[in-house]
Amino acid sequence: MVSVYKNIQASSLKGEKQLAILIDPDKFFIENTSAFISKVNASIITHIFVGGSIVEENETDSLVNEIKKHTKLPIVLFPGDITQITNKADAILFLSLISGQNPEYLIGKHIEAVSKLREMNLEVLPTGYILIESGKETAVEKVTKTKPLSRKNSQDIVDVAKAGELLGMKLIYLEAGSGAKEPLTEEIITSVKKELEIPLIVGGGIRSKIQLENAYKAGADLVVIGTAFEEDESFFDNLKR
Ligand code: 1GP
Repeated sequence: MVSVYKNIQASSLKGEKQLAILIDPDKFFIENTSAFISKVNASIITHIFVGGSIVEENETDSLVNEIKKHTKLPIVLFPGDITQITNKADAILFLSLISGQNPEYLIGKHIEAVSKLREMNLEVLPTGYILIESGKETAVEKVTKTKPLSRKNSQDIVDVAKAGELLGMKLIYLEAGSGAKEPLTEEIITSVKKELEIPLIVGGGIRSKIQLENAYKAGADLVVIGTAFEEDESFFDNLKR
């Protein structure tokens, strides 16, 4: 497979928008994989992200294995924990939670992950992960014991994102949190995108085609949607190829 990163980067440079579906192994019935992934294959989705905040050991491995049987789309781990790392995926978002100041999530978990990654063939995508407040406490906040950045000060968000790029991260992920009431504003996305040379991922609270298009127009290169598909599979009908 062509490098997952090179693909994202090339699409970003050409202005071709990409869409990832986020599948949380904890909320997904593995028996439904074939039917569900056939809908993914018939849609404009370009990537399958797999991960969640709380997932039982080996659940991710079995699910990725099953998904792989039904699609050629790249499968990218979006792990909440190192137990979710599996060789069966194509790549892993190696997330550093740069919106917070908890060393465990800036570098600690990463050191623990090395013994696993060393043995594996996974493409590692260094990603600056930026949590932005959504009006309610998210799972990421609880698990990582960090506070999200305020929506009110977009310059702060821009500075954090730029610091991530200057540290050598290859992607920036702006996260409103899974199931956020409102997606990130276009103003926040646009101001971050203007300063970055690396591709921008945006996710959290996107539930309609219009919100998706707004995120793209504002500058998102790759959008991540999870809850909208979990709540209602008819969302696929809006996204047919
Ligand atoms: C969560 O950004 C992703 O980490 C997707 O969010 O579930 O709200 O689509 P939703």
